[in-house]
Amino acid sequence: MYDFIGDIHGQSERLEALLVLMGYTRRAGIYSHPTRKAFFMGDLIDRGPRQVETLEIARRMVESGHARIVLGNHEYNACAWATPDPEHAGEFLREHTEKNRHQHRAFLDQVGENSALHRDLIAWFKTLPVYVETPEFRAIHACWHATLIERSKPYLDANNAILPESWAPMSRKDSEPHLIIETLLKGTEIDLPSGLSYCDADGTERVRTRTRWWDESAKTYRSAGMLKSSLVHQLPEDPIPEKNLLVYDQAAPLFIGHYWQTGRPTILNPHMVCLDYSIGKGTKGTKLCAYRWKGEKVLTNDGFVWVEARESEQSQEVVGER
Ligand SMILES: [Mn+2]
Repeated sequence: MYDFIGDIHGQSERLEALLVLMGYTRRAGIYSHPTRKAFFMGDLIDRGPRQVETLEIARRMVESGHARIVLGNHEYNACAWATPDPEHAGEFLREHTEKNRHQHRAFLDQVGENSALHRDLIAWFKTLPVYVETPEFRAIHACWHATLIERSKPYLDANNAILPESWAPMSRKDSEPHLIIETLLKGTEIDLPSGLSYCDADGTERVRTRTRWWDESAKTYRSAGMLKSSLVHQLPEDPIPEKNLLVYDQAAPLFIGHYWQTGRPTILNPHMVCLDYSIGKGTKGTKLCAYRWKGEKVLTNDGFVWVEARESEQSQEVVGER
């Protein structure tokens, strides 16, 4: 059975504390548990102070069979950053803009941009599955969108890792593969009713919003939209058309990360758990969280364990993508 572990963002010292708390021990450099396995929800990198150590711990566990893992949007972005654009000489699949470099700077500084270690890590990231589905459970970094998971299959290999030839198509904005990977790794978005828009925190006008797709009671644009409370009044109280609402089929419990939760860890609903309790910020009150799954079909708050952030290990402040 698995211990699902939320987004770590380079907080290796906290990861080791959480593993020890759960009864994992380190032998010959590899953490293991006599009866359990870890499951990393992605986003091991960016922001935090010890990204290389985090990757060493997780990768050794995965490669020795003591853990599994899914790809996070930060590993995906790291790959796109490091992959030359086959159609535009000198460019990369993720643009090397100042903003993108800033978001990724702690990682590039710690691994050494273009080092042998950097290349080796990118090659490993490219082998990680976008999602894991078994009869007993499902795991994905951000959004279990059943329709888009079905449509992702031509772009993925037998292990659900992105095929080498799919990386370039996935980075072309407004394409089907781009919509698929953005939704699965970063969350689903809906269009506002035609003619309506809002201003985001940067003052940019937007006609789409990310949604709290797991909350089936959130049926209006205002209740489902993921905007800061000071901005949310801009969204209409109209109902979202039924066809645009995601409905989870509840066929198996679902584990996700990505959405920065706060406070005491709590299930999203009896079929879904989000493990990201914002250790990526590293500030007081944030946590690295796990759910110790025993195979139950109905998830409960008793499944959570966590360690609190240590303020001496604060992360790099980054505005932008989570
Ligand atoms: Mn994420």
